[in-house]
Amino acid sequence: MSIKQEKTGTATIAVNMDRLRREILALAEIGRDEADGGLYRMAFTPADMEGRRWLCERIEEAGLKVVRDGAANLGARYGGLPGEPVVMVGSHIDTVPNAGYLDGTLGVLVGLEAIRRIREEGCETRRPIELISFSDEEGRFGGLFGSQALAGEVNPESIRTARDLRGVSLIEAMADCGYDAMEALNARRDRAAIHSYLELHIEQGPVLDRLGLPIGAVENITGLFKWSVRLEGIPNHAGTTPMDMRRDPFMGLAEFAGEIPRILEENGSDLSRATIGKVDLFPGAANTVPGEVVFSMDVRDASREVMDQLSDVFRKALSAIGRRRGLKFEFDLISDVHPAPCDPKIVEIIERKSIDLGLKCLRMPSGAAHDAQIMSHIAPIGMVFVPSKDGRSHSPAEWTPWEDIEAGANVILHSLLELASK
Ligand code: HGY
Ligand code: MN
Ligand code: MN
Repeated sequence: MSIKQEKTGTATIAVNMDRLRREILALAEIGRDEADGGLYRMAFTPADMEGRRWLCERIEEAGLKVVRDGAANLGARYGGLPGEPVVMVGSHIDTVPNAGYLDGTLGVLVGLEAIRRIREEGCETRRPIELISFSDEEGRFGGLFGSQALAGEVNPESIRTARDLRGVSLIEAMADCGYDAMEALNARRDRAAIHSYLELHIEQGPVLDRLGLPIGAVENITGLFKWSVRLEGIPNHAGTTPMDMRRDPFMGLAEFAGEIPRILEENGSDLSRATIGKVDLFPGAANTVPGEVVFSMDVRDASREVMDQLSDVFRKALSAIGRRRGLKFEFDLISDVHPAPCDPKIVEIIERKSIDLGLKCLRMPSGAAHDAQIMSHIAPIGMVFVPSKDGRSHSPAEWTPWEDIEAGANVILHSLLELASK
């Protein structure tokens, strides 16, 4: 089949940056808190639903049909010959609390813009191109839910037990939005139906910004595990309880937190990260020695062996502190995602398209987790990074210069054309 790229001179095809900029700024208004300027489009909240409605309107405006699945992933498909496996492009529009404008959102809007431009230029491709916006990438209910459902990695138990850090279940949150969470069991895609998956994302780190480079070609994506840890002591009066007679779980947490740098130094690598992002003390009164502390642990590394080693050492450190301080210790594994390699052939395409467009490109790892790493279980993947100003992300300070967004979007557009045509 003769691909009409020659006729349309796709070597010069480019995204419509005015439209892309308008859409980035428009979606940035949905779920934004005027007080702190952050976005609060957490999965299956009213703001997330509003963002989804907005995205469906943009898809229909582009003359495309909205495609949905049982995990509430949504997107659109364009072109290609019947029976050919699809080239998927996407990311997520759900956010962490107090988020910036671009994490996930950029990948979805750039994917939509690329498909629109391919359609507007009448480029015919051998394979269909499918946009996808995954549900709950950010992990209100654990993380990477939509991509795990598509990869066939959810089961009735994982759906039934998924809860957010305030105890709200995935089932009830999805039901409040009109979804049946168990339908996610039907979202599984046959791996033969997917040719490849491409995702543009902000780096969320300082490397490209510091080096003044516009494009990163991701070679591998870090793995992570998330725990919810509970230390239980004895609540007591802050005035009458002598310090040596306390069973204070907060002091247990404080001692553990002080141990983290040594544990990483002795058992981790230079890519290891450990974060306590949320702490709840009970009963939470100034004049009461806490009886219980519940805290989150987010631990990452590019190597599965290092992750397992850190898991073992952190668990031993917490049980030793528990024994010494007379505290009960337990933890729930909230999520565990393996590190994932990007496909060398797709990394090469991203690099070559960057060079063709006159853009410097750096091969690099991803310290953030992404839907792409789940998609790597069922298809070859590639990721394009654009710089994060001052390396900031998961914050309203998150930003990427418009010219770098345009550069990354054009690399995606040209990489998609190659993946869908050759
Ligand atoms: O946590 C992450 O790495 C991603 O932003 N969800
Ligand atoms: Mn993201
Ligand atoms: Mn994120």
